[in-house]
Amino acid sequence: MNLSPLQKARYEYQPKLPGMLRGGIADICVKQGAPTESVADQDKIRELFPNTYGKNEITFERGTNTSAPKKHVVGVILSGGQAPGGHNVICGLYDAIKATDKDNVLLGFKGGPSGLIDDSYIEFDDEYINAFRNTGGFDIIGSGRTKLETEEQFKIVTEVAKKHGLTAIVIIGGDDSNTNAAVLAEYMAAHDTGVQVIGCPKTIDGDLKNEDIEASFGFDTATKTYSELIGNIERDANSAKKYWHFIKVMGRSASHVALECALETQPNICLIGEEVAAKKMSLADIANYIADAVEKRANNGENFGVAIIPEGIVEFVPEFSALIAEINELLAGKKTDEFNALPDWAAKYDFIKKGLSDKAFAVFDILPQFVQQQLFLERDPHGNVQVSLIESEKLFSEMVKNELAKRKAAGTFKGKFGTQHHFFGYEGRCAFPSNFDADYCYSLGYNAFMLIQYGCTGYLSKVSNISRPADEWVAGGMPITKMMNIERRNGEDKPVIRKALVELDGAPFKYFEAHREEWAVKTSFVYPGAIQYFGPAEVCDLTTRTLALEKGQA
Ligand code: FBP
Repeated sequence: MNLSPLQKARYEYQPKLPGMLRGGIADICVKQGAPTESVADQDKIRELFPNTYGKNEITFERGTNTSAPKKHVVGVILSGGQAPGGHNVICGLYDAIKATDKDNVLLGFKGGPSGLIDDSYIEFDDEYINAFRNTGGFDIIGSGRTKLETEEQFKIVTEVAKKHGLTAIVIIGGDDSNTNAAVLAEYMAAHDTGVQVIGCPKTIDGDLKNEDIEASFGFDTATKTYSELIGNIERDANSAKKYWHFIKVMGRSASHVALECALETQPNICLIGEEVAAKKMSLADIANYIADAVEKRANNGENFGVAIIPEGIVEFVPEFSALIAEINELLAGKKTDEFNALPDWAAKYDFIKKGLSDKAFAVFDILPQFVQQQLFLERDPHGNVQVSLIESEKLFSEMVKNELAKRKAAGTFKGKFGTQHHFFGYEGRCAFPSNFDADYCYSLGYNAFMLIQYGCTGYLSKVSNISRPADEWVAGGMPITKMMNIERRNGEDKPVIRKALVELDGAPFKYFEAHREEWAVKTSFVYPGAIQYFGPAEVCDLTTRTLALEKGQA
């Protein structure tokens, strides 16, 4: 393998564990906390998880290890989108397993959850693991989006587990994957398989967090990477003084990534989907809001700026989500084939006009043609519009351009409006993990094995107090059922981990809200620069602004 100098140097980095896990495995004892209840719908969740509901919160402390000695064969999977630090979760898990007993085994099932179904795996050894320490990516075993949720899949997993003598399975994933981890844990317990299931909280989107999980891993590195790029663009904008840059950032529905990048870089505009929904803003409201900032800056002679657009924004615009719902109906079943067979866009446009309500068509009709067409691209497996394929950064810049043209005609806008567009997502998901993510992930993996050793199942590996230096971090575990409630999914009531959206009364949004008017008009850009791996802790070990504000430390 060809190695960059940074990769070689990162191999030497020793991730920091929470103080209480530093003394060696023989010196980690368990402290049982209080029994838990789910965040809502307690009766229903208890009924669905009779074997794993209500277990105690766990923390670890320095003290004699009292776990029963046992040979462990652990299987691990990576599930869903890449997030920086995934390799270190596996490295931490491996090191804890081998430090306990060198005959213990860690198997990595390949390509995500489907690896467990297809029994596609590798057995890790030192040489293999060492090539992935402190690196980004999920290529150590690959990832995938197959969902482990049906009884039939669980039966196959049980057979695979039996074949290898698995004592535990570790699932590294987001809210859906960890919901499925809880269901698998319950199945394994109900069928007396002796296989424990532990989850680890992953996603760059930052939407797997709650009163127990302070942050999902990968959010820190991904947002720092996007913020570096946004800062570079801000500096370019401030140098050339001729473009407004519209930057879409990943993050699926929730706007945590956009908000964190805005806190880091202080752009002129950052849309927050949750606020758009709360204020029931229309597309025109949003375009006007941006156009006002463009006009005010132009009045100050500044015909440039930066606007951050969260990936999921359009779903939060009520009139747009109503339009999408009608389009989904319009193309249900065989009607997609009928639509696709139409000879040209004019015929398709006519079909759409006849099929939509007047209200929905009025919204459709104000969209630029490229967005109208994107709404009719290939559907997702459930037959829905793929909202992430809509180039919302171009949609809003086009709408702002039209609005400014009107203002120009009315004589109120006298500036210029040149645009550039960007989409940052994949650029950050496999970056070398920041020191924070390298430490946090290694700790999550190491800690996952401590939970296994102490016989826990249906738990999420929990490392808290993470806005403080690592020696003050607190390691333990929380029953996944504690984070669950019942939600309607695909027409059915399902027990799921509640997804965390941006809280409009939370400290990160409040800080942004208090400053954004000034940032909109006055150039207040901040240039964070690249993630630093070597150097003073105040430069290299910074957590996110979101976490610092949530913890009252900013
Ligand atoms: P997870 O929810 O699985 O962590 O994935 C997050 C994410 O990166 C989103 O931000 C993005 O919308 C999506 O994955 C993209 O998915 P894909 O990699 O399948 O294109």
